[in-house]
Amino acid sequence: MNAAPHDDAPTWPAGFAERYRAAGHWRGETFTGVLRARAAAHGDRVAVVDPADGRRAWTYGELDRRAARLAAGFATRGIARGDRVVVQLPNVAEFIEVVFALFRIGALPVFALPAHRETEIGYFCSFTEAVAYVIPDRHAGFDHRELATAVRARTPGLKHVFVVGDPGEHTPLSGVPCEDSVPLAGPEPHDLAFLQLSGGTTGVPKLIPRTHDDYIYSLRGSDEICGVDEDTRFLVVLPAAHNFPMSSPGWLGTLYAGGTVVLCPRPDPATAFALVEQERVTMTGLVPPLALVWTEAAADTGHDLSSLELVLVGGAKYSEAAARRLEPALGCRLMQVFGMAEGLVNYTRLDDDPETVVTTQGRPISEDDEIRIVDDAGQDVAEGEFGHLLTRGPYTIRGYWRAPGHNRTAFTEDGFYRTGDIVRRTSNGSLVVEGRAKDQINRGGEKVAPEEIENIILAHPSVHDVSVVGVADAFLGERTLAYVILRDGAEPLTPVAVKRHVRERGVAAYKVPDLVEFVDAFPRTGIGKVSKKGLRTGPSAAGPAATPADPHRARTPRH
Ligand code: AMP
Ligand code: DBH
Repeated sequence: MNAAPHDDAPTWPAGFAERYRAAGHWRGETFTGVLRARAAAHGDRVAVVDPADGRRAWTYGELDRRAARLAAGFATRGIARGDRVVVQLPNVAEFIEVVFALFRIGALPVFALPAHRETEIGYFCSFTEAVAYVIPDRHAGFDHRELATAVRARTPGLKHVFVVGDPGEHTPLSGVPCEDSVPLAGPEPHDLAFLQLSGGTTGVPKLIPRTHDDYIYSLRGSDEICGVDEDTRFLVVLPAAHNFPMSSPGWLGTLYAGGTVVLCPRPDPATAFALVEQERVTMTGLVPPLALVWTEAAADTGHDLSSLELVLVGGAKYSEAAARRLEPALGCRLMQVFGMAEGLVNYTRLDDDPETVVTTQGRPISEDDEIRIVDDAGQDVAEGEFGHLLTRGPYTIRGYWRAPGHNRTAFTEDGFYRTGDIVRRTSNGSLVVEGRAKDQINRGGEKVAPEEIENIILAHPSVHDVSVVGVADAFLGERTLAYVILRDGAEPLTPVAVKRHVRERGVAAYKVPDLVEFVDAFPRTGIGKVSKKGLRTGPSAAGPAATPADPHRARTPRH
């Protein structure tokens, strides 16, 4: 067994933990207990529908039995409490089965996205010292078994690769379950449940340690705000591993309430609208670019969308103009959500006036979510002014996993998380996201850390220096532009060659720069650092991104 989970990240000081328990936020539940209780209360109700391969519908009883048998099989293979398991599955029923099996053991799923490739997966496996990696055979034209083979070759600690589908040289997941004869100790409510990924602002993604107590509280709060109950039929359109479709209120919130989760294999309207009709879907969550596509496609769809009651939109700024069009087009209610895998989630409310719903990003789940809006010096701004959003509360982490150096700057001394978002509060208490101070590009909800891509481009022998920035894009909100300075006398490069170089390093496709421009020098600030603000406003005609970010990030050019 590995070190006690709480040695790996700061947790809430005792006084706060006591307060959150006394307030009834942390109720001492675990995911295993929740699923078992739902199975006991209504074992015959459908928990999960996977429309692929002839439609599978698992009841709560079946999901609980499957998770128990799979947990027993994992345990037999030596997977133990506290172990990390990288889970990279698309929206298939096995995703939910695997996660509940790991919860039962107290092993921690590490939620990789289907788009991640060798660089990211290799890092997750080595950094978390993962003992297992769970994959589909192929997904979206990509063979994950080959990726697993490559990662395994350089990660000796990775003992198992489990495959949903044709296993190739690895272990078929379908062969793992067995009778659960050995009782598992399982996790405590205050133990870590999993490691979620941060969009990141640094060269490598940070891991977010969430406990059963804190995450279940955010689910209960989300369910209440969104009106999720046993009649809810939630369509998981975004990748199920992402925090938004997982918990806001998402598939875990739906299971917590005893509703039905419908897994959508692809987010396009043709696929999703057919499922809305067939499965009488009542609720879903979308990122802004997808909400735009759905809004437009709804005008001439032949599918009956009348079961839809609520669509949540978040992950990136949703334009007011687009927000105004959603309700009439889809014939359902809109709720904006501004959240983060680190914790804090804000929702507009079902009883908000329509203007608040289209012009704000809502307010926190909990009365115990503490919000500060501060200036650059850390002083609270006047009410209504904009500033940096800091937050602390019953489901916001106090530190990333195994990142003590980063934690010293990402959190204040008294435990507030520096979100990196620039917000203001309206007179009725709602937050409006005005921009971002962190060095991150938000590509329609997909977060890109420029430093991560800069490091890859810098490794190219012809490149002297590079700066990756976000530029405004009508559809995505922002897209990525890499400014490249070539080495004197180096072979000339084309934009295509730079993109190919990034792709060949094995990173998620959404991180490959959308645009590449070759320049002789970057604009500099007065103190000689690269000015990202300067880069955003020129020399390209692309125009500034919708963020006031100017992080003045110092980086010494490589010679
Ligand atoms: P992550 O920390 O990777 O989970 O990403 C969370 C970040 O996404 C937030 O800190 C915001 O920058 C951004 N974000 C999420 N929802 C919204 C929204 N509704 N409007 C604007 N930005 C958002
Ligand atoms: O962007 C996010 O990370 C996000 C957006 C909406 C999130 O984590 C959430 C809701 O829970």
